[in-house]
Amino acid sequence: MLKFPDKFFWGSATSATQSEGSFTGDNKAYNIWDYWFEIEPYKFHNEIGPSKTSSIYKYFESDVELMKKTGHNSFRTSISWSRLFPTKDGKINETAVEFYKNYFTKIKKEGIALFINLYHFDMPMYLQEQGGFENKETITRYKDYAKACFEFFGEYVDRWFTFNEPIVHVECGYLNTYHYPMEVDPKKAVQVAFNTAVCSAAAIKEFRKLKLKSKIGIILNLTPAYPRSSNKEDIKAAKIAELFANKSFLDPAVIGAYPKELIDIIKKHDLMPVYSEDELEIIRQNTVDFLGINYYQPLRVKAKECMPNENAPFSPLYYYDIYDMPGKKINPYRGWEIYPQAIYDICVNIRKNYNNIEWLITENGIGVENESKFRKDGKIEDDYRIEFMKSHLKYLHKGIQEGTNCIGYQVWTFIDCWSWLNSYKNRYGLVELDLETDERIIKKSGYWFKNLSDNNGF
Ligand code: BGP
Repeated sequence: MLKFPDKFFWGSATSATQSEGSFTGDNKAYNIWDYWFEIEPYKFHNEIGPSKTSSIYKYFESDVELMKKTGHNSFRTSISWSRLFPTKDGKINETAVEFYKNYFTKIKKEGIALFINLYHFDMPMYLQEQGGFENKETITRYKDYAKACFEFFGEYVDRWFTFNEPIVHVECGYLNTYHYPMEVDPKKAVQVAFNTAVCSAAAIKEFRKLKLKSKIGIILNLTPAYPRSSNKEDIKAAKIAELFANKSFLDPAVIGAYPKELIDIIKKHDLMPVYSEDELEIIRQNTVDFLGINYYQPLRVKAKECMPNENAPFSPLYYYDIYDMPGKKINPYRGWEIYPQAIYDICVNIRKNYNNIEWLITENGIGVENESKFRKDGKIEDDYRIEFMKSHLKYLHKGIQEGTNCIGYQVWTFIDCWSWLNSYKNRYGLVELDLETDERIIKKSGYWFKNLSDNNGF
């Protein structure tokens, strides 16, 4: 049996936009997803938008009971900025405050540790209209929002996060057109990335002033970059990929500074953001207490086969090509490689290169289409999900044995959730959601997870 350390956090993660929904009288404003769905619904799988969720807003009392039944001793979600501050003038939405207080009280009453993230891809539309994270004014707004969250909800929250996967809103919003505003503008992408790092550090600064007992961190999706071969050009390509994909947020968050090699590349391409010495100082002084790490897939790269087009908008792919490794194990529904060993490599990386900082897995999971075909006697028998978790946990356990300071494992996700452009295409939950009736049915993996948590291992 593989036993995990005492007081290990077991649970799941979701986000506000993906689980809450919108209801008459909730006074929530549009965020970029509500707006985008309104103007281009056909982009979303089966044209289901962000108002159709598991509606934890309505069902949190019974959903928290379900958390217990599926072995949660911890749970991560986010606060919706556009719900808490629905208008430009910064006036607080009392209905939202009441909702979050009731929701969080219930979680705490059941003895579940509460992890709250402040930003999960969901910019309020009134701020996006003014440039979102590209605009320095948003840093002040984000700092005020963070402060309000710490003040209103500080007594309930065990661990805070400033951002979930900040590289995603940079890449998807400003390079790859997967998120609104769907721009392809590398200069803006770098500015958004830098301003986001300042936001995170500025929130940490506010947090420290309040002297709360909780801790604060950031959630990063680490995709270790592996070279195709030991050829020196492949290795060089992987090092550069690592700079963009991982170190770009990991280094400022944990070490308080950017890697010099990354700055050199940004300068070479004339992409330096507008910044001040004060901002660099805020980043230097306000590093995280701990890390949340989301892991789904590795990044396999090789040396470029063709010269990059000098006139094309810059992308990190200027320096490497994606390597489609023959024989890799893949989740066909999502197209993501399954490579559990990378979790061990993350353990080693954090231990050796990031002061063995405290961390936990804040997302890991497998999204599968048409899961109802696995239903037996009314319950989805998702053995593939159990296998997925086991194979990753084995490598996590090995990393912990060797001294990495990992304190928990949270899966993506609790109840099947709405998932951005993919909407409900792939289901990730420990609990099935019936989209017609809102009924929740625990999957086989949910029962397995309960045993895992009860036994603190498997
Ligand atoms: C992570 C996000 C989650 C969730 C998950 C699954 O990157 O933090 O919000 O969506 O990925 O990805 P997807 O829903 O795109 O399959």
